[in-house]
Amino acid sequence: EAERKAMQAALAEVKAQLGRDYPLIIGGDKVVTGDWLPSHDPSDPARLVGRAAKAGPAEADAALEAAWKAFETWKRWPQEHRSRVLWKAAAIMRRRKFELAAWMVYEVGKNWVEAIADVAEAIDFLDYYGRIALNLKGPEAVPLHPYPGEDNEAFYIPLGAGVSISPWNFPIAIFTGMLAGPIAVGNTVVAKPAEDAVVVAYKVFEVLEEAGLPPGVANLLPGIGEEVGAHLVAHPDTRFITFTGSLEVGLIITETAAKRIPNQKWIKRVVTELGGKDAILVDETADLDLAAQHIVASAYGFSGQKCSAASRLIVVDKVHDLLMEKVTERSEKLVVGPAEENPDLGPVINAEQEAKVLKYIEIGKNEGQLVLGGEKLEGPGFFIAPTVFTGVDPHARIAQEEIFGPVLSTIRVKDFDEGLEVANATRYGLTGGVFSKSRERLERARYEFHVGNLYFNRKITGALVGVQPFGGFNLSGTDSKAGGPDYLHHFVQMKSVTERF
Ligand code: TXE
Repeated sequence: EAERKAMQAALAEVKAQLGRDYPLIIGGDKVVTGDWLPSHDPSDPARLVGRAAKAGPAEADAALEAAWKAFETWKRWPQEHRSRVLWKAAAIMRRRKFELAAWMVYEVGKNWVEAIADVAEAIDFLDYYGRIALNLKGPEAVPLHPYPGEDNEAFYIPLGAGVSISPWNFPIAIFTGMLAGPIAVGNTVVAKPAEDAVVVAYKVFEVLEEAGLPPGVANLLPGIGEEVGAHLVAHPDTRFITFTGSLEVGLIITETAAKRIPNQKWIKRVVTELGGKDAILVDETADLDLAAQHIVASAYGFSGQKCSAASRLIVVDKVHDLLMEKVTERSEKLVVGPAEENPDLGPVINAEQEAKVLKYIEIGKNEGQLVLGGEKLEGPGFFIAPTVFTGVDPHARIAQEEIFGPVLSTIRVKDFDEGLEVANATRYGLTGGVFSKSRERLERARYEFHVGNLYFNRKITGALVGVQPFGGFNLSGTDSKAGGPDYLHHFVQMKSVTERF
């Protein structure tokens, strides 16, 4: 009840501020370019949430220069002091949690629960990375004094100035996490938020500024991915790139970063978290009510716009019809509406994404039976009803390609063994779930179900920072395990010093 009241007050306060302009932040300076990136409320596309100054190549170059300049001092800060800045930012974010969530409700159409969880995850990233940066594992693994009369030491140093390019679907959590990780250990970053999440990105920078992050350590560069994002990736002064987004763009970035260029200085380190086509497998021993409840939560949370969402449902024949009855019964009760009214499903992010989802629904009509939903809701805003297909072939397009919307493709299999095979028949490998009461089968799935984050008898969305390090195999990315104990190793390099005395 208290949360509801706080959220209502925050929404009213934020609603009064919609439509403002936000500058770039380069080297601590607020820079206005005169060219704007408008951000709209997907529940009501006529409603402008805000405009961000749009960065171009010139601003990108200036931001990288500012980042390298700031690196010279930031890398020398005692680790404890750097961590303290992150912890202060976490504390400020806690204080502004509902306000930040309210901005997210309007900018990307998350319902209240998802928006508050997104901010909570950002807070966890700041706390956690600040903490594990203090005792980055590794140097003690190197033997000291291997030879008489020699002293040997190994320690970590940061990489330098890098680029973070982030998606709109966890616009505060992932944006903050991909900033906090690198800067925790002494790097500096140029942050390029998704075009549909520029205002909340600015709000995160307000928090970092208030926490005392020195100018230039983080720089904010809203812009078009194919323009300023691509420019930053190709830039010879970019030391590392941390990217979360689609497979397509992830491959483009990986390829560009690997290209040999004139005055090449280093081999860019690239960390990517990409898409998924995540499956839940249900066998005849499963608790079908529990399974139905969690399948619906995993498939339709934030309208399925999560890389970790369940988009394939694999069911053994014996319980297929019974389970589908329960899944469709629950799905048709879901409330779809404007995010500010805290529905089960808000809108999908924009017109382009809505068209993509509707295109896949059309394709699906030739690849299986449409048993629920399948249409856009009338009126303004990009609302798509929870959609269920059954009788889908494992190699059908709606079973193989990432739709990134509220669409569940159901595949019938004869038994658990076939179910595991079908679950692994994908180019991705991000999250997966099994509902079964057979210990033997769960143990088999533990080793054979080839995904980075596997869940048994519970929903498959929601990796907790520090509890479920998050990242996937195959084309789901470089398995960076965000929120895990090794994550910071992606942004440091070890130096060994040996002295004869
Ligand atoms: O991605 P896009 P979106 C994935 C999710 C889905 C996608 C949706 O599975 O596939 O993200 O997010 C910038 N050079 N994940 O639509 O289009 C663009 O401006 C450089 C997986 O945002 O790839 C934006 O900032 N940059 C994830 C960013 O790339 C370019 C969890 C992402 O845009 C660019 C969340 C270019 N050529 C979402 N083109 C996980 N696995 O954890 C675009 N951009």
